[in-house]
Amino acid sequence: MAAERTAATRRVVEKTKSDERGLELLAKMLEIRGVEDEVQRMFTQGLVRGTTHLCQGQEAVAVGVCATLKQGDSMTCTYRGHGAVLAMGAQADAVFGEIMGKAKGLCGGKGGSMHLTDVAVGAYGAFAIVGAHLPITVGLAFASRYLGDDGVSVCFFGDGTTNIGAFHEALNLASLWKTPAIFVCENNLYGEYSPLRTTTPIERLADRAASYGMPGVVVDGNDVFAVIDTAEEAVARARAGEGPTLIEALTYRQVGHSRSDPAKYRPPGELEEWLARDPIVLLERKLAEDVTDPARIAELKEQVRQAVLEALERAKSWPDPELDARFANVLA
Ligand SMILES: Cc1ncc(C[n+]2csc(CCOP(=O)(O)OP(=O)(O)O)c2C)c(N)n1
Ligand SMILES: [Mg+2]
Repeated sequence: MAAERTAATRRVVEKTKSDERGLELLAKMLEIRGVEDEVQRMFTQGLVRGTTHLCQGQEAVAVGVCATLKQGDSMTCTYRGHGAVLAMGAQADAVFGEIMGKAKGLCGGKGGSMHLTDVAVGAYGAFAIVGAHLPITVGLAFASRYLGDDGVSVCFFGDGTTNIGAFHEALNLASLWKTPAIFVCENNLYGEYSPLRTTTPIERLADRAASYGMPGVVVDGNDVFAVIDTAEEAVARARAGEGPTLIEALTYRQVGHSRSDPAKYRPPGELEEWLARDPIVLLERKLAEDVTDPARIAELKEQVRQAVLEALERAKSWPDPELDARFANVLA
């Protein structure tokens, strides 16, 4: 009887724990979606000049992978990196502030949308040059191994990036030196306006791992729990000194490549198919099926929406950098 009661208590505790975990993941994905929608609006309202690259539809990859990391791990990402930086724990107001060029932005307003960096949370840079950050990730991972600090280094990049020299050089060296690196390819089917099949002779990008003697794993990038399982294995391998892993996360960018791209090149029906597999909808459905009270999901959505809007208003109210500060750390 006592054993039964203990088992029942354990089930309740586990259920609550998984409920809380699921809601935490959902909150982070909703925050990223909310920030991206607001950034889109800021650019169309002319509050920010230049361009931006948004990640609506890809939130489960960033959130799932970063959920497996701990303090002291590092992450690099691309110009489509707002989600990854938020998933590492950067504050939404500092992200908005950076995009608007404010002094209290993540990089003092000098980096903008494509260069969100927050070393305090392990976000070691967003890079606009395709492939540039893969060798940097190898360096970060090597540093962890050299210093024996148990850290791993994650690198997010796109499908198109697997055709660039730096990808091959980085994977080669990362594997040769058994660095604790995790290469996460977000296969969203397009590199700018080109469908993957018109630029790449193979369909499964994870196959490229074989050339470098590391595991290549394919995962449903819209299923946050699948992403977590896959990333956990790669992280464990890396921490155990067994070397890097290439993860190919299958996902879709629901918006154009950049601000000015209406994405007319997509075949009819493709967007709709992927919207039906929106990572946030999938997670909400799963939580509702499993354990969570639907009212809690609705409440959470409203809380996150309010928090994003408040972060935006805060960032808007911040001052621009002082004149002197604009020339500090500028090498020209
Ligand atoms: C070295 C280099 N070449 C070309 C570009 C122009 N460019 C910017 S994004 C991009 C496509 C990259 O596609 P992918 O790796 O699939 O990433 P996604 O944008 O889909 O996230 C290209 C070619 C660049 N920024 N850097
Ligand atoms: Mg792509």
